[in-house]
Amino acid sequence: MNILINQIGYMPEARKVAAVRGGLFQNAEILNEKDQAVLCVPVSSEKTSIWGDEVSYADFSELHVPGKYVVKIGDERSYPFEIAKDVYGKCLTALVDMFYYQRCGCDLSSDIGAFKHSACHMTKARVYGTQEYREVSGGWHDAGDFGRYIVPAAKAVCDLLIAYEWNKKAFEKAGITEIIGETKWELMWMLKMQREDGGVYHKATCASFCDMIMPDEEKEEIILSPVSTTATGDFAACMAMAYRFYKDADGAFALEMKNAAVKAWEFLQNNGAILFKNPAGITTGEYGDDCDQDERLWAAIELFRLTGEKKYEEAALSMIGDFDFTLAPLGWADVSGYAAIEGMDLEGELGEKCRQWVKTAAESRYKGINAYGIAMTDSLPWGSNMDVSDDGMLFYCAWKLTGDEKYREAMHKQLNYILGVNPMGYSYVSGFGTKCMRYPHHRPSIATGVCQPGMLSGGPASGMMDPVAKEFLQGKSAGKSYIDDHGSYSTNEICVYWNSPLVALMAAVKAE
Ligand code: G3I
Ligand code: 9MR
Ligand code: ZN
Repeated sequence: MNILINQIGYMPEARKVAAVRGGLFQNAEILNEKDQAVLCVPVSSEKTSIWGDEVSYADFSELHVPGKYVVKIGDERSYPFEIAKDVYGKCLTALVDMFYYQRCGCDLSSDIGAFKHSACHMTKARVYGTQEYREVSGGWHDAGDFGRYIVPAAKAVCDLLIAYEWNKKAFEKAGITEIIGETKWELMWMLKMQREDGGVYHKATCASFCDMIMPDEEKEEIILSPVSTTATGDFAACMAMAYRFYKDADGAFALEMKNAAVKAWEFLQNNGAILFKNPAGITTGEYGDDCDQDERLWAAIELFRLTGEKKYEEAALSMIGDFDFTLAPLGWADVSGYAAIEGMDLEGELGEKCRQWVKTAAESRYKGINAYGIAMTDSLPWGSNMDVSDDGMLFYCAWKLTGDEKYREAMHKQLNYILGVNPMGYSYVSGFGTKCMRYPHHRPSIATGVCQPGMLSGGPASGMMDPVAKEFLQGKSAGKSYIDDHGSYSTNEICVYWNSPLVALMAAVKAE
């Protein structure tokens, strides 16, 4: 396929640009469902080289009329797409429903189709290196595996809450899972992961990854890996942030989270960096990190927002100067971007610094945007579609802050890339788009042979970090280092914290 479009489609007023590769073309026609040409636009004559492609563009933004279309250039036709006001409604619902399907310790037998299973991982977990047991059922399975990890959980919860806060109206349609209810499921589990002294266990997993079985078939002992200050900092930030979403309707729960956040902060004050490494015998996801300053800063800013207490403001101000403002990552490892975007509305010096940070970082990402619309070219990390979606969130913040339309357009480009304007010609979301991801590294998908809609693939990763990637992706450019194969966990796994920024990005576009 050489005519690359967003395979779901576009909102009527959105910018609509097909990326075109291959020969030299004069014109592109847009055909309606009856195969009638409704518009003819030029294909740009200059081409940009990227990832082995020569890319030009056909801009058909002037087409606003709702309907189903294809782009035709020479003898080739694009995949079909739609123009409609609520073009993303179904996909957004599916992206949110994914969290429900990822639930652990919940009987999903009646209402969810192929991924049904009885309540899983219900046995008490043993604290690593002891004979002490704790009840830590609940939460979401992280990804294609069934581990439950605090660090990525905090990112996923915050993205969903932010998505909801930024654009409530994107979620108004009946049928959309109630975000606040779903995040509560995860938050309740996170609360169980806090130790009496405020420290938070890094993860609850078996010792190693299981076979490609359903969650209720994994019966190995569950082990609580040691407390880390990255998990504790993320926990403090996430709980402090979540407070404001529950305080009116669910006051007791909100208060419990506030107290837990303060306790986690105290633990951070009493302890230097405790950085996590998988202890002997544990081989599940590590979520290791070589720095906990970003987690501490994020926690300080959230606790200041929540309590207004000077000590948190002072702590944040004493740390913020050490950060590089050209970067505001919303990742699981570096969470400093959450400090920046959550501090944006504060008054005084701290708020001013955070606004400066968001602007500087967004501008530096913006400058890196390539011919396919994303801000990474030379190499793509494991889970690159998360970085693309995270950039979409950052551009949204910069647009809201500055009013500069270029950031809004950049935000749209991130979504269009995920849904088809990429060198693979894939929609990376299962069930949406003609050529969409179908074979994720996801145990329930593999065990049942069914790929439910609404899961975002990690996407191209240039490091060839699994056996399938090593076998099939040698010599590919970064943007093409992707294979839709059950075995390629470094390019085609699915994850709660990859879906979550896409929820925020799609909701932001949908609410326009
Ligand atoms: O820390 C280095 C950094 O210094 C260097 O500049 C960079 C260059 O590539 O690499 C950095 O390390 C990477 C690390 O992520 C942090 O970004 C590793 O190469 C990379 O392999 C690692 O990938 C992580 C992967 O687990 C393996 O640990 C992914 O981000 C992470 O999303 C993924 O998470 C897994 C869980 O472990 C288990 N559950 C599924 C989940 C998704 O695949
Ligand atoms: O299935 C595991 C996946 O969820 C992880 O992201 C990935 C990297 O940590 O590891 C996968 O498990 C593989 C393991 O690392 C090596 N043996 C084969 C496992 C399944 O493919
Ligand atoms: Zn489970």
